[in-house]
Amino acid sequence: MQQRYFRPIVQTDPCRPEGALTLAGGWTWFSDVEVLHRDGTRGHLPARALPDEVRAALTAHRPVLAGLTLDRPRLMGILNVTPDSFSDGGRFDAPEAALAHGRALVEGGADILDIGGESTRPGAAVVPVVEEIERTAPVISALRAGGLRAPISIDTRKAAVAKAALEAGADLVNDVAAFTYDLALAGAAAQAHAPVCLMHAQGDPETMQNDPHYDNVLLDVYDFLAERVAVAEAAGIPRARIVVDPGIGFGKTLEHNLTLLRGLSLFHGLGCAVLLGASRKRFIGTLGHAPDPADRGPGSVAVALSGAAQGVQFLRVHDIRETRQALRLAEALWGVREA
Ligand code: HH2
Repeated sequence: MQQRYFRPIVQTDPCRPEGALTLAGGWTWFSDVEVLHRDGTRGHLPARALPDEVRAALTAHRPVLAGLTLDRPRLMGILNVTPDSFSDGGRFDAPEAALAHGRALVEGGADILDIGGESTRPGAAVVPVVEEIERTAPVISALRAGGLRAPISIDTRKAAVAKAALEAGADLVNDVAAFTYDLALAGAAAQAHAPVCLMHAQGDPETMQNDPHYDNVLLDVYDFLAERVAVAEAAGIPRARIVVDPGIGFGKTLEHNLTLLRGLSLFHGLGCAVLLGASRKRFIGTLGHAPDPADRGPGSVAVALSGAAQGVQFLRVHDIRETRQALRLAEALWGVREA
């Protein structure tokens, strides 16, 4: 029999039918799942008919991660200390500007900051380790010295950069290569007991948008992440400390991105928290008629809300105030309590 993949059909309606299951101990629920196969056939199943281990993975409460409870969507504010990031490159790479923007993100409603010193935009070149450390670690130290208490994530593919960041006060390692670029990063995170975010990418930033192909993008990304979660566990990182991310825009066409966004809830089956990073990305510009990334806020908010409606625990965004406001309204309508 071919492998079956189970995608919960997620609901936010305050009226839950009897027997509905809470997704990942969070704010959404499901009573039906879509069953997917690699040959493209699809079916439906009532949630009560799920195999036990699938049901357990989909419903298990996600533990506190980097100090954050995951019973409501969490906003990750993007702080790029790079000269060349696709939407804000060069704006916050001077230390004072980075500090001010980091603080502003938290004041604006970010639950966690994601600091990156290497752009991963399509076509970007690798930054030498020493330079990436010089861009990121001092900003983290200065934010901590200034009393910032919010958790900080370091967006890097490299063990040495992550180690310096963790020593400076970072809490989470966000690796867009899911340890395929530097396997030593897994050991470094395990040793520091740091949670990690493992993201799917096809190819590296320099070449990833050159005609990406998949057999079945949703299932290929799912299988990749399942394999990388196993690698992380083998390196000593327990599943409770792993976040998975389908990597919107990383080696994906517009159609690939839409398929992943429609099917996002599948990834809860990995038994980990899920992160969505779609903010200001190219497909939002294309569909939203906004060629300038700075004009993609409204479309980015729409995509973030659709992620939250599918139970995604982390939303990585540039436009914190706007997303926080939209999320407050969505949570009120869904009946999610204020933390
Ligand atoms: N996207 C970017 C960078 N890091 N990390 C995760 N986990 N998920 C993402 O989708 C993701 C990420 C790219 O966006 P940005 O940081 O704004 O741009 P750049 O890579 O040009 O610095």
